[in-house]
Amino acid sequence: MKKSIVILAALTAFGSLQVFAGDVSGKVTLKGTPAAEITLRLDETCGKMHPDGETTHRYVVAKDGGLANVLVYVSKGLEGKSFPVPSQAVELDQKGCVYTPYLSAAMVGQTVKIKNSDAVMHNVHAMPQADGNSEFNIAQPTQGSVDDTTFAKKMTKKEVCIKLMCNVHEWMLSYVAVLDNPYFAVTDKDGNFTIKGLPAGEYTLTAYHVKTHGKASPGVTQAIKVEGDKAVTADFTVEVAAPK
Ligand SMILES: [Cu+2]
Repeated sequence: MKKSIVILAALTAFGSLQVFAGDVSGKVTLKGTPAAEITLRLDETCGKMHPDGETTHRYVVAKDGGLANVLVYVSKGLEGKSFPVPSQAVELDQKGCVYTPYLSAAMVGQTVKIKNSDAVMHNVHAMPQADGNSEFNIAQPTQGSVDDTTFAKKMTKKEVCIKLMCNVHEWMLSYVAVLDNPYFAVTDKDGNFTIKGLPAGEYTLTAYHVKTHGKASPGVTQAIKVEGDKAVTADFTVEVAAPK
């Protein structure tokens, strides 16, 4: 209790942060039938880790249509404001010659911890497009290799989403969104998300799926209003064109 009073007092004194904040949650549902996943052409070493084979996981869809791996973030309404960088690290692992998770998100400056859990050499090649973000390519030759500084150092600007790949194993791909505020989430295996503690106000939320959206189609948007500390629901539908 005492601790929360101190935090509340600190936030109020800070001025730029509002005391009232609500959680925003919802579900992203896929409409339409995406192209079939592709079987990965694993090499011999990585193939042993997947005796039944492995495919891409571009569209991870639950039975009821819930779509996983969708980035949901506040794309308008927080301009000019600054926020503390979340203290927890975003973790990206290379395990079984695939990246886990497929999509993650971090705020500018947040630690992204990249590790190699395999007894196989991987390298992490990040290919950003935004001005202010720099390409990097680091080798992680041994099991247990960890790098928790390079990503945050190289990515200093908002970018949805940065592609990472392994040049040793060309099927290894991962995407990391870098955002200029801490109000974002990635949908879980059922398509659900929660963005915690968004200050009261009016915003635009964007839902972005890496294989559906891009420069020409920057995501599905929705206006929301957070009043007091009331929870807000925001559901989205992501539509894929019928395969030709
Ligand atoms: Cu690799």
